[in-house]
Amino acid sequence: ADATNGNGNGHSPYLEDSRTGLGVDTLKRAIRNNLFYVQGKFPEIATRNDYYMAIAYAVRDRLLQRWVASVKQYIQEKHRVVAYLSAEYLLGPHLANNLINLGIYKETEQACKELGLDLEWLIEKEVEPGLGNGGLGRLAACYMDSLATLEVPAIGYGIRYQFGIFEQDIRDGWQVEDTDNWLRRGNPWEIARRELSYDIKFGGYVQTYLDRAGKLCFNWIPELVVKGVAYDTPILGYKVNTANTLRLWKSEAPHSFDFQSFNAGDYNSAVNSKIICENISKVLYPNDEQIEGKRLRLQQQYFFVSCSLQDMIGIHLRQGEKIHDFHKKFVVQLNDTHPAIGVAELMRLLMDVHQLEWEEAWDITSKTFAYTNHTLLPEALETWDLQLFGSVLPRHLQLIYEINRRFVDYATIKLYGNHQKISSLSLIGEGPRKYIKMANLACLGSFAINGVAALHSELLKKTVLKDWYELMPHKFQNKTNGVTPRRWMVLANPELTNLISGKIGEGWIKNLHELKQLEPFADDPEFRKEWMQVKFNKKKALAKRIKKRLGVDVDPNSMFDILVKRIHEYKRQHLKVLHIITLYNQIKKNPSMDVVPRTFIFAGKAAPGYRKAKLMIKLINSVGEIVNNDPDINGRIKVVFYPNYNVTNAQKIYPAADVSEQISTAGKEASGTGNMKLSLNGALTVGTLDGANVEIRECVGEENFFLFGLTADEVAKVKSEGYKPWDYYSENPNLKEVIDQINSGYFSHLDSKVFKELTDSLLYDDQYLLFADYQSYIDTQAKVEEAFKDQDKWARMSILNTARMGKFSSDRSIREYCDEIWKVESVPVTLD
Ligand code: HBZ
Repeated sequence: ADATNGNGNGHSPYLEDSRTGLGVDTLKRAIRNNLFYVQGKFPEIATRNDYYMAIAYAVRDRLLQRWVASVKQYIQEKHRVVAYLSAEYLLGPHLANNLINLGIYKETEQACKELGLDLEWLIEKEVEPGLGNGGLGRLAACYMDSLATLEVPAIGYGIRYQFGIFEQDIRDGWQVEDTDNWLRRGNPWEIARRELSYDIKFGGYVQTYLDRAGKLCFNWIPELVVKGVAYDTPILGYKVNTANTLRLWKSEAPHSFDFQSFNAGDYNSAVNSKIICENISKVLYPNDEQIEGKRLRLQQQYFFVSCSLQDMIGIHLRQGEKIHDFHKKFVVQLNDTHPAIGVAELMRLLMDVHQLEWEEAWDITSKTFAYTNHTLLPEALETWDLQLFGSVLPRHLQLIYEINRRFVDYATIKLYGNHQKISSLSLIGEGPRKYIKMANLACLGSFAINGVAALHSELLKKTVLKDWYELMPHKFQNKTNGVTPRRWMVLANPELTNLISGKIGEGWIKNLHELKQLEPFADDPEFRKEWMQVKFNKKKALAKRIKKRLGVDVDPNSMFDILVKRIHEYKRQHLKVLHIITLYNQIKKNPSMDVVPRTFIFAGKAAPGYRKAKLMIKLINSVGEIVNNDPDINGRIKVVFYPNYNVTNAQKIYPAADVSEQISTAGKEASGTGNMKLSLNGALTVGTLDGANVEIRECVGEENFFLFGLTADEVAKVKSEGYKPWDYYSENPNLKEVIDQINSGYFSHLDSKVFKELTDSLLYDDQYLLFADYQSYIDTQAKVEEAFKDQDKWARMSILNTARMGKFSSDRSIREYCDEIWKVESVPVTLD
């Protein structure tokens, strides 16, 4: 039975290999062997983690077989390669995902069973690598999955943070942070490539000299040299042989670090410089959408970008190719401006190391990079204090000055000396202190610039990148985000996956447009029943977790109304709170009123230094405490804040959602991707016309989407005319009551000061227009409630949401990047 691969995974048929075969008996043997030969353990003493490791290693062997085949083929056939540069990868747990992509989930489950193990229980144990903050990092992970699934040669480059995004706990309603020591039990999914390392320079000064031919040369004498060591994780595509590489860099002291101090007996200073080197990849900065102008952050960015570009050049030259053709071999995608220093670094490598002249170096550089922007918040555009920048990267400061000098000369002619425009386009900002504008460096150095949803890409051209658009319109594109259906459906929701595949086959997993075939089943009462049964089971499972984690009883028959994402004023979690309190007040005034029972579930982390966001978490929990325990409410509404939102928890939450809250101020959310995962899992969206909500609504149909609030244009108009929150407050008695109640200390044990900072900002200078959208939001929520009463109709709407989400696969996004920006082709990998 073990001689054939019976998993139907669509590989070309090949003989079962006794070492890396995919049959149950081979898997069993591999797990036992790993336990014994790799870990020196036997069943009598093996722990849960030992078994997890044994399975992980067994699976990794199978990945390696495909990985080696992929790398070999790329090298031999010299294919064009995508290099995705991202400071963040929010991968989520590996084991179950790899089992699904290998097509051996069932076989492994069976192998475990025969060994007396419960696979699900072992999977629960895995600590996820949280090497990202939120949407941007998770997008990079979905894109790695789709690149491999589409069989596109690609390398993901990033940082191997020793500590990822902090772990969140809630104490007395407040967020407290704990370090994320994700490597404490080892990481079976990575391979340290000790031999693959690069020296990275920092600080010091630049010597200029004339070489023998009289050419002006630059010699960067650093103050500090750090070694970057490669750690590779194979990323397997879904039911293909392609396994691409995610190469993350760890910083270390170079071999001969501070030899002098050491010899002189100054051990402290020798150890100190070791610590300084290791610090660079020590910890992920936990800020999303706000800049932290810290030296270490700039060092992190330069560190990983320089390692990556040196690595690419090495790969290119080792293939016997010429440096002049670098841009033909690699296309480098910048995931936001975090790797934008790459533009100056490639110039440095080409000129100072590979001796090219400026013109040719610039020609290659500007044909290599493409830039994705992820924000419309002007305050989130990255800048670096020029002095700080120069002290970390003195040579790059020179290069940026020269890039800028040439550019400003060009722009002056193109723009007839329109000084205001030229100064806005300049790479260097003037003010009390000079600063470097990374978005401008990215725009100038890239051949393509894209936003992440249609509305976002349009607004970029009208607002934050307007001057760039007017100067270089040909560079601008849109690439609407997508999410991988493998993790967000097959893995997170196997029950719904089976129900769908039972009707339309499995093709949709690779071609999400096929979900369209589900539409007719929306009219099938039996299917609707099964659909709602799956939803109910997922709600029950989440309710059980909530009970276990928080001790709160929630009713799986109630509507699960879900708002999960990073906590930020622009995402308006506090608007949701205003709705909850409004509802609470209605019931208090009329306790016998007929309300649809609802469970409001929040989750998300606040940047540790973002006081108002932390206050929003406290407000949610304080309101929950009152509402959940009020006998007049009698459990009809519940408020839950689920701690430590991460990929693992998201996989449990999305499938249980009835309602998806996407309530950002229009024009502020670049795209959103949680909105896609929720709708794909059959949740109905309550949303503004913001980011990808616009396109989701177009696809699912306006009758299957609860729209509210001002449009982006209206928001801009209200602001330009002077937004007066006080008018809304004084004219809307329900709103006034809610705000006064918060301020009276009703939710805070009569302490009237706790939430003052938050309510003051809403009343006096709210950039996010909560009060302007309040009534529209309340009215829309009444419609949601009405719709939920008709469960049969709700089921139809839910099915149609899923059926019409085909566009939002990351496979579609990646296909567009490949065809329209990267010009790369698929390379099917064959196994020997
Ligand atoms: O990127 C998000 C956008 O807010 C969201 O709308 C979009 O869907 C997603 C993917 O395109 N942006 C982020 O997640 N940004 C960050 O996490 C971030 C991290 C570090 C920074 C700045 C932003 O320095």
